[in-house]
Amino acid sequence: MSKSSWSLSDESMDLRSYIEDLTQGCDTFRILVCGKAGVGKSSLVSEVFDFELENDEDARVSHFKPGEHDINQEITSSRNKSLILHDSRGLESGSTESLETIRAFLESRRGVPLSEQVHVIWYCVQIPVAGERPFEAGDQAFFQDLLGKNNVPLIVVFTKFDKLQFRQRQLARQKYIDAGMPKAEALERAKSASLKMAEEEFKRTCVNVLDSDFVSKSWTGYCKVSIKDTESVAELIKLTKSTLSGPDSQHLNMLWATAQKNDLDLKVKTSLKAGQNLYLVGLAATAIPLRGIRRVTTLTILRLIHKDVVKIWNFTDPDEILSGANFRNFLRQLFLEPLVSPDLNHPRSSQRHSDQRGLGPLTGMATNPAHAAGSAVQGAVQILDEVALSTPATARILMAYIADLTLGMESLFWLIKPRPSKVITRADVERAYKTYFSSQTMQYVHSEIRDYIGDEELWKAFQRNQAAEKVRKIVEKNRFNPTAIFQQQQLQHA
Ligand SMILES: Nc1nc2c(ncn2[C@@H]2O[C@H](COP(=O)(O)OP(=O)(O)OP(=O)(O)O)[C@@H](O)[C@H]2O)c(=O)[nH]1
Ligand SMILES: [Mg+2]
Repeated sequence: MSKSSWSLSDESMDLRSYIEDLTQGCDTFRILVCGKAGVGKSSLVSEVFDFELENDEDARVSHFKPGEHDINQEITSSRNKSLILHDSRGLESGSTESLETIRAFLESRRGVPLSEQVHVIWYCVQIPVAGERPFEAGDQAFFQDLLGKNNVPLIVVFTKFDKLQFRQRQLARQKYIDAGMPKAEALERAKSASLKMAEEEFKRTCVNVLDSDFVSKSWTGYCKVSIKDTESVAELIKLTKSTLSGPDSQHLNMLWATAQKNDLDLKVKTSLKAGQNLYLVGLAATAIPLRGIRRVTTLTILRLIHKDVVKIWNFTDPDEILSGANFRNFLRQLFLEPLVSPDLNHPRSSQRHSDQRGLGPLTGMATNPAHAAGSAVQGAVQILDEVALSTPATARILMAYIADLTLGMESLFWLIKPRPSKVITRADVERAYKTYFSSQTMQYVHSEIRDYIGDEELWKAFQRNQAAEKVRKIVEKNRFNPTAIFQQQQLQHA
């Protein structure tokens, strides 16, 4: 059975999640980051993957001896288990010998299983600000040597663009002052003029050289970044994603979406895609009873959706709060119980957002699991385990679950974003989800789902198949960014 389409595992004849199925044999993204000392490799890796190296006690380099730099070493971090890093740190400035090390390493990773292959190379080059050369003879030989041999996407990442901007601003300011302009005005003028100047200078000193015959075309793409410029980092993430082509493209795209911890849109899109796939799996399984496997219930599909979405968001969750039963119960109680009742005479009945009756805190549940499931929830859970997936009520439930889980993750992302430590706690999860629960966004999402899925007569087979696509549209329209709310709360606490 093709890997890209959902399938049953042969051994257990049991349902596998979309991601488990897609990423069989290789569930970690492997990146090689190279470049001279100090160009900003570690800073970039930390920004994109929340992968602290030098200062992180958890960062673990197998067989690492202080002072020894070996490109072969797999660097892993407990903060992000979906990435393996190879770092060329310590390599001498573009020397032929250093680049030979990279070349040999890449050679050794050719023709090996996908899990051993390098999936992408970031070749970091610091943008010159004062006439230095971005590429030296060693770099030139390296690119030349890779020509025709390398099938790993190689992205040239020009770093520290902000330094060039700053330099250009200084130059412009001086020019205006020399021309007799008052200092304050000169600075203002320089600020706006320097943006364009920096772009032009970047093109002249970097892009044109890379595009020239001096550098062989063994690279796949290039971009410029500045660690504090979120947009530039997002560009690098998009560019990297776009280079993951070939027969393993879908597989690698999933690993990439999971490993990176910076591009929120990619997380949302990928979550919806996983949800969509599992929803369709559920419908298909209902339509054609699969012999030999246990009944596919709504609950089974919900569990798989949950597993995949948690995996994609890849939060630093050492206590596994997000995959635990307490959290799943918490979500059911918060979002699903109101949707189980097909009470369409009161289509807005799911919007009791101020009425949090019976809702135990997630923190409480952890210590008192008995508290987790009230009788209403028990009832709901039982219904979920009995009803077919094709009824309007279950379609509503699945759509809402995909939307709520994803948007709650978005809320959690914003909550922890300003923090140096990204380790999440039960209190964080509870706060993030309750903030989403009390939001306009959730009201809109639920009311759109209710509007879309009316009673049985209106709920035609056609709509049934379109529902997964519909949930994507609803979420994309109602994205949830509670930054303002969290900032407000932080101010109040201070
Ligand atoms: N202005 C500016 N400074 C940066 C940027 N990225 C990194 N730096 C700084 O550059 C210095 C070196 O950064 P690292 O990330 O340690 O560089 P590295 O390439 O990992 O260096 P080695 O591990 O020694 O090979 C640090 O002081 C960073 O703060 C950037 O985009 N702009
Ligand atoms: Mg470093």
